[in-house]
Amino acid sequence: MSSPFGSTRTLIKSTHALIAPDGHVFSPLANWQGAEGVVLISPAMQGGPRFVQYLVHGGREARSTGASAGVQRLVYVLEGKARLDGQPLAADGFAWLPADESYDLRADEGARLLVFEKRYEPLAGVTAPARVVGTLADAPCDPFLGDADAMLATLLPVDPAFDMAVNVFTYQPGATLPFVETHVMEHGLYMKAGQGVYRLADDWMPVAEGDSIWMASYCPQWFVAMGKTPAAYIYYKDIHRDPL
Ligand code: UGY
Ligand code: MN
Repeated sequence: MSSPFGSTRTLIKSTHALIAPDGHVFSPLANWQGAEGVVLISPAMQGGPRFVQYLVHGGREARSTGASAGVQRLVYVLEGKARLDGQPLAADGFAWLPADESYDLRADEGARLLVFEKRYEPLAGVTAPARVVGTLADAPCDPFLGDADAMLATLLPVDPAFDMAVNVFTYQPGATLPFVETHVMEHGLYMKAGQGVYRLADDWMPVAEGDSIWMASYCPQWFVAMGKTPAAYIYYKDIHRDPL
């Protein structure tokens, strides 16, 4: 989806944002060496997201040994190969890395990683989870509210020890979110494939592969997949913690 000169589909509001790839500006990334990337969503945005979503472009020296103190990380390989403590992570592989753990994470030349980071909120009496490594193909995947044309894969265990979830939604053309959702959880989303129309509050926005979306808590949201191929997006949400 190319934009005419001087225009963009990018829209930033206090309740939601669409970040189209035509506006990406690469820069060095905190807690990474030898990598460039784009911070797509962060608390610096108006509306104040409570997490960070960014892209990492790999290179010969692209490496990280951990996030900032107290911050958990989910790394998803969009393209190419990463290595975690020497073990390969191929495309559609992922790793959830607990806060305050150090490791040797590398992104090979040509790799593209999507990363979500959130300050971990411990739950009294509950042990923080250990590292999770997996692949999209092996993740539990079920029809969303009974619709086999809208399949929802959950990458992390549904367990109160986790205070974030990351899921992958795959829609056949014409499939939709069944109703306009409005909820306390916020979302960070990256379009992995296909296209469709996202309703965000009172904006109906055409979206396609490579787009990122932020939805604040209580942003009314709805999606319809359009075109001739399935649409898929990966998204973050905060869960399992008292909003007070
Ligand atoms: O998990 C969710 O809230 C999901 N159904 N939202 C979304 O896809 N916008
Ligand atoms: Mn939702």
